[in-house]
Amino acid sequence: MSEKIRARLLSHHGRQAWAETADGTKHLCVYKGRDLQPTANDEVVLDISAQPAVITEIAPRRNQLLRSESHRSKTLAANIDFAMIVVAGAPPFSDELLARMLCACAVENIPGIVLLNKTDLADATAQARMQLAHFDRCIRLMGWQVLDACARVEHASIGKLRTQLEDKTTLIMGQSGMGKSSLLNAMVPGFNAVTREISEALQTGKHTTTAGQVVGLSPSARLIDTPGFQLFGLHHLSESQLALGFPEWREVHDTLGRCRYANCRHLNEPDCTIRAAAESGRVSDRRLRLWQSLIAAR
Ligand SMILES: Nc1nc2c(ncn2[C@@H]2O[C@H](COP(=O)(O)OP(=O)(O)O)[C@@H](O)[C@H]2O)c(=O)[nH]1
Ligand SMILES: [Mg+2]
Ligand SMILES: [Zn+2]
Repeated sequence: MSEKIRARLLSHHGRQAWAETADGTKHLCVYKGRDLQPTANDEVVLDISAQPAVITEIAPRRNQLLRSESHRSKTLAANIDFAMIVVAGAPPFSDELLARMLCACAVENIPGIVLLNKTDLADATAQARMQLAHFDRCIRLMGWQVLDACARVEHASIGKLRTQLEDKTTLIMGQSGMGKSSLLNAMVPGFNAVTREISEALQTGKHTTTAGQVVGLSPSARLIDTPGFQLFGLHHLSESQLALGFPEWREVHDTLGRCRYANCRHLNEPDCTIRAAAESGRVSDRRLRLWQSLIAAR
């Protein structure tokens, strides 16, 4: 006799997963077959009559974030309400990675904030602000914001961020070294201990899982931690999807007119409004170059 219950997938590694039912019980479970590819924060059905429990179903996802390099794709998490992207001045953040993360969120219509961390480092932070200025318009048009943060010293941002986490599922991501783990520990006391518990249950050893990990903060708030990365491939997105991560193009088209060709890629076509706007400084030329390198990498 199978006995089926609903659960939330907290993390997975290999073909093992750790899932939690509504009453807070955690189950080590497995999944079989190629069709079932659960990801962090999936709503799943478990058959708990088996030992270990077996995932038999994944509920349709409201949204999902994935990165895909040329022949590998990795779903970071599903059913995300809010995203926090962490950047910093030291080491300097990659604006290309930021553009890619914003694209991925724009395509799924996920709201969020960019956290500029390590603001105790004045010179590096000033540099990072100049890099971020190119993103101002994009971030505003996406309905996002930039917030200062500092994990190192007592900082007002931490309390503000903690309030941001209430009543929703927040995904936090960023390139390695930006201070994501430090920020999480400042925001959520005991955060390390919880992720350690997950790693031990899944026996990932010293390796953190390559997918996201859900940490419950309260009955209504969840945080999804993702491993830091140096690559964020968007091979799964079409050019028109990538364009959603460059909402300033739309604004330029609305105010200055359209490019001559409806399918203009803003590379070297004649009468391209976007290139003209970049040349005259009406949009950021750095953003145009990021767009060109993103579509060239596809
Ligand atoms: N000065 C300064 N250093 C920080 C801050 N946050 C993190 N760091 C340092 O940055 C390095 C990377 O931090 P970590 O949290 O491991 O980054 P992660 O790879 O994004 O998880 C560590 O040496 C941290 O001590 C901060 O707000 N200010
Ligand atoms: Mg880390
Ligand atoms: Zn154009």
